[in-house]
Amino acid sequence: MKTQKVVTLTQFISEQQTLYPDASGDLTRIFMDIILAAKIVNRDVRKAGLVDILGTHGTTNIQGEDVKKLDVMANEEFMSALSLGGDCCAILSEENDDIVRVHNPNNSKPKYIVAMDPLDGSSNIDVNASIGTIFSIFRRRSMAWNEVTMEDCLQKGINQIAAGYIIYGSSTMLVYTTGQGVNGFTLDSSIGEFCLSHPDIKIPKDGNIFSVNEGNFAEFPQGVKDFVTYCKETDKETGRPYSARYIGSLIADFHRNLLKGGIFIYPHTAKAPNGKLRLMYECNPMAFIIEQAGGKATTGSKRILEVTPEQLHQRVPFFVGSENMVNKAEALYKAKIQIGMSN
Ligand code: P6P
Repeated sequence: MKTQKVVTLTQFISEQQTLYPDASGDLTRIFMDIILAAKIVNRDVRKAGLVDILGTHGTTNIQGEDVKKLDVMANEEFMSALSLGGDCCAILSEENDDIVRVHNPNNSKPKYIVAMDPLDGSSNIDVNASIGTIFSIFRRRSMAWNEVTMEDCLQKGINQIAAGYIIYGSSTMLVYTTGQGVNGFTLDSSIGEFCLSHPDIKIPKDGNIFSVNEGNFAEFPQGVKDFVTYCKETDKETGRPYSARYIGSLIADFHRNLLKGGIFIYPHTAKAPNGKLRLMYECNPMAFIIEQAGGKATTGSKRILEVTPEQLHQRVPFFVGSENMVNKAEALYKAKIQIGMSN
C-alpha cells in the first residue's frame, strides 16, 4: 500500500521560505515560536476540563498553584514564545491594553509585529466547545533602531505579511496564509507535529449555512434582518434551503464555513454600536485568510482589509464567508442604509 508522504508544518514553512531567496528566516522563526506556543496551549486546553473539575474544590490546583484563567495562561505562553524568540519587536494582544514592546538583546533589529487573540471563545471551554488562537503578522514601518510606534501597529489589513489561527476542536488544526493561498495542518500528537491535511483550501462561492446570533435579531440593522429572513425561506433562485449554525466561537463558525461554504455575520447592534469583533486580531487575519481562499470579508459596506485602524482594540461589524452570500447580505444591508433604515 502506497504510504502517504507526511509533510509537517515545519517542512512546509521551510520549503515556502526557499521561494524567497532574500528571506532572512525571521518570519520562519516567528512561525516556529507560534507552533511551540500552540502545542503548549493545546496541552493546557485539553486538560483544562480536568483542572476545572479539580479547580471546583478551591482556587488552587494539585500543585498548589493558582488556577489561572485559560486565556491568561494562553496569552502568557504566546507572549513568552514570541518574546524569547527574538524576531518580534512588538505584540498586540487582546489580553493587554497597550502594545507590548519586545527588547531582545540577541536580535537588535527584529522587524515583525504580531497581533493576536491568544484564546478566542474561552468562555466556551467549560462546555467543551471549540476555541482557538488567532494571529496576524505585520512588518514594522519605522526604522528598526527606533522604538516601535503606534503607527507601526495600527496598519491596514492589506499590509499583513501572514495570518492564521489554531482551532482546538475535535482535532487541533493550524490554518494560515502568507498571501500564497491557505493551507491547513492537523496536529498529530503521536509525533508532536502539525501535518498538512488541508492543502490549498478554497471556500465555495456559495453555501447554505448562515451564522448569526439570532438572540440579537431585534437589534440587527434592518438589512441584516432582511438577509436572515431571506435565508429562512428556501432560496427562490436555487431552491436551496439554508441551515442556521452558530457555535458562539468565531474560529469554529469561521472554520466550518471556510470548508463547507457559508456566511458569518456579527453586525453592529444597539449593545455593540461598532460590532463586537476586534479589527486587528480577529477580523483582519480572518479577512486575509478568507480572501486568499476565494471568499469575502467586509463591514457590510467596506472591505475589512481596507479599514484604517484608529485604536488597538477597535471593533468593527463583520460579514465574512462565501463571496455570493456576502454579496447578497451586503446588497440587502446597503439597500436599507440608503433609505435610512440602518437600525
Ligand atoms: P455573542 C467569543 O466570545 C466571541 O468573541 C467570538 O468568538 C464569537 O463569535 C462571539 O464572541 C460570540 O458573541 O454575542 O454571539 O455571544
